[in-house]
Amino acid sequence: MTRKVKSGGGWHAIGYALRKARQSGGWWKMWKALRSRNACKTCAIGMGGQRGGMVNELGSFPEVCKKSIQAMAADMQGAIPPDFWTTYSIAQLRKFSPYDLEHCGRLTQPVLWETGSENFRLIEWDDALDRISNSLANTSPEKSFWYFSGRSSNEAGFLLQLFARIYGTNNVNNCSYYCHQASGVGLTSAVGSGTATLLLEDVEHADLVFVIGGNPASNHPRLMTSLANVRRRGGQVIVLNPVRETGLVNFSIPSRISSLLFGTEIASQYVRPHIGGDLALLTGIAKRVVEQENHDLTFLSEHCDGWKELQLHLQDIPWDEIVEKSGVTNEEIERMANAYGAAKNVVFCWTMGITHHAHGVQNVQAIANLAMLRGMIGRPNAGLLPIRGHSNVQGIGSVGVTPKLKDAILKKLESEYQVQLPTTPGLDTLECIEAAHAGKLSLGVCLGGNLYGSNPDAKFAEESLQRLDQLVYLSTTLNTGHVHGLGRETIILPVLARDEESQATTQESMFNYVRLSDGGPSRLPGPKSEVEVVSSLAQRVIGDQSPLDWGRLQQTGNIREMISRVVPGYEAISTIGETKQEFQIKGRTFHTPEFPTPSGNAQLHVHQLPELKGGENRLRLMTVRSEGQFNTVVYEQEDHYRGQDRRDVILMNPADIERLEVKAEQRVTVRSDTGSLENILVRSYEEIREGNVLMYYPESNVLISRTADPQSKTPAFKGELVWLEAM
Ligand SMILES: Nc1nc2c(c(=O)[nH]1)N[C@H]1C(S)=C(S)[C@@H](COP(=O)(O)OP(=O)(O)OC[C@H]3O[C@@H](n4cnc5c(=O)[nH]c(N)nc54)[C@H](O)[C@@H]3O)O[C@H]1N2
Ligand SMILES: Nc1nc2c(c(=O)[nH]1)N[C@H]1C(S)=C(S)[C@@H](COP(=O)(O)OP(=O)(O)OC[C@H]3O[C@@H](n4cnc5c(=O)[nH]c(N)nc54)[C@H](O)[C@@H]3O)O[C@H]1N2
Ligand SMILES: [Mo]
Repeated sequence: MTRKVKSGGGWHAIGYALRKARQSGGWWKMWKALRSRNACKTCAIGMGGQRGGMVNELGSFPEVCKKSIQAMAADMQGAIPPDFWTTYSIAQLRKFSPYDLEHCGRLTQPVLWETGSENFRLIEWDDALDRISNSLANTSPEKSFWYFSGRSSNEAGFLLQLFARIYGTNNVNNCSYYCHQASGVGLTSAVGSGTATLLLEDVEHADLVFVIGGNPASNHPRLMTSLANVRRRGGQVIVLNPVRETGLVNFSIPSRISSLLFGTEIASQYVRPHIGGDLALLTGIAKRVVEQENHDLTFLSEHCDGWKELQLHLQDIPWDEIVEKSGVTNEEIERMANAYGAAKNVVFCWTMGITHHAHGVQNVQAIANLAMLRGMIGRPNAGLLPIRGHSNVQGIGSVGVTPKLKDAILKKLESEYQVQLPTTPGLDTLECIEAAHAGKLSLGVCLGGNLYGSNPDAKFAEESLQRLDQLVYLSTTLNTGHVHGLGRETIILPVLARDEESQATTQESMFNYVRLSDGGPSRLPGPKSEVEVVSSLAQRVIGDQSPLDWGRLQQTGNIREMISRVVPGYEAISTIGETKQEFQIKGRTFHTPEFPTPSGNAQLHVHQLPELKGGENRLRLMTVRSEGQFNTVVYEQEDHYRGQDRRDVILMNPADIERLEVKAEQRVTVRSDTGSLENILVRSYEEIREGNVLMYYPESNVLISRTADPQSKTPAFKGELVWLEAM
């Protein structure tokens, strides 16, 4: 084990940045890359694009995190040498760790693997595009699927979904189905719009912020400045998390000397519910606020629907049930309700601890209920904030990368461009994996990401992808999907990262700003821009039949022109290439209590509390990120914040270790109804609530079932039941 740090961020982050910069060709080169005017490659907090990189949406500088440096360093690597593909067989590459694969270098030439061969082999671009277009031409469109990660630009996302639909399928989806989909669905049901209801500026005026089911110290470090500011102004931060996460207790903001030296206390109250206990807990806080008569009756009756039902429900639900199902005491709930009752401007933010459950949408609705109770939506300085994952996952969704295209977009495309689009419902991400397993799909196209690595039930996902006749990846670097998620014929096309494209592209931040990334010189010869690849493929497959000029659509400016005509809220994108003027999408920030729901009111929801799973020898498992990874890409084996030197561990409360008669540092097999992992090291970790255990994603995906939230289709990555067997 390594020593657990006492504070997040700080010298460790700075030292790491300097080391990484040196390895990538020097500090100056890294500095220039980070300061270039391109949206940051990691999370979706957004940069003040107008003023270059490392500036936040309020102009604060320098704003940078370890992850953005890692992502940049990965893109600044040299090319994978041509003899790599003959040196390493698929069997050998399968033994590579995610770290090894990422560090093989940049993909610069298309490669092909066919069933029966031992290696990938290099092929020419023309050959690759011919093979893909021939397969597409000979496949029934309904037998294809198109998966998008959230790293690509709005232009590439829009163009590829358009191609897929004109080709004839709505099997178009993105990583959001494994991420914040429950937030989008829950928010839309509550306020009529699926994204943050506020701006970063509002967070800066809050006197209370709830941080629910997330670890921003590690995953959204730039948000920590705002949380530290809340405390500095005398406000409060309440954290709800089954794990006491170091960086949420104390964080050293690297750009502030006093914080760097002494650290800044973040949580004023740290509450540890059981995994899956949030719905009960949020309901409990709501019940107590109403008992204390601290709710805003005027707001509830004038601007919300469903108050009577919620009021009765809160009255009826017994306290015993709330305490038992949340795992939180009456005293703690009382303290939170008091703080909430006394605060003037309250922001609720959340991430995967809320969405990765079979009741993810209900969790989000319960957060919205709580905000509405005291009129914390529909006015400045307060509101709801789902902290987004990938840097452009929100934009990808906005411009149409969803199975069912919004009616408004569909109608405009058909009327303005005379295209015929399918009206079938289309499959979401998990449905595609299941359909492939059942032999109903034969061709897949993945724009970035790691579909294999991000899936629950990893064995099933591997089998699904293996049943495809052709699988195409557009990628920058190698990952586990490229070697485990193989179709009968697999082609990897190397693409440019956004800061090396010759043309500018756009991205959308989680506060609903659309910004231009300048692009820049390509670092290596070989990779093509995503837009160029997509338009060449479309030209080959449907060039003759579709009324669109795919050659013209190689220009990102022409794609933006099209987006501006068909995507509501994106009108201003048509001139952004010339003006470079960022804009905020209208109708998403609610500073007045008017909501785009059918009645114009915000909607309250009533929920039955789910049973708390587990008990006896069954433990509730959360699968989470370490400090040293970005999703399926593992940069470092250590999890510095949780004091772990390796990833093949299960973190358990000492009381569970004793109760289950295992020993710390003992090797065990961890089993679930879906799969098992052998040789896992038991680690004693008192920061985690008893009855709950923690393992690292993506390795733990063999244990996760395909149970998903019926409303959002998001898998319950945080709700699995596991048990241990001695080895
Ligand atoms: N460094 C880094 N940054 C990232 C990423 C990365 O991999 N690495 N990934 C990006 C992406 S795509 C995303 S979606 C975000 C993810 O950001 P997070 O959601 O912060 O990431 P997770 O590691 O999934 O962490 C979930 C947190 O929820 C807690 N938790 C687990 N189960 C529950 C529960 O039932 N209730 C509550 N209240 N809490 C629970 C865990 O203890 C943990 O602190 O980060 C983005 N930023
Ligand atoms: N058990 C468990 N499973 C989970 C989660 C969990 O918490 N627990 N989290 C879920 C979440 S929140 C998410 S978002 C998904 C992640 O799902 P994905 O988004 O599918 O996966 P990533 O690991 O982010 O994909 C990384 C790859 O993207 C490629 N890439 C990077 N930059 C670019 C680019 O500019 N263009 C292109 N074309 N490719 C690029 C690189 O090849 C890199 O290897 O995983 C989900 N799965
Ligand atoms: Mo995510």
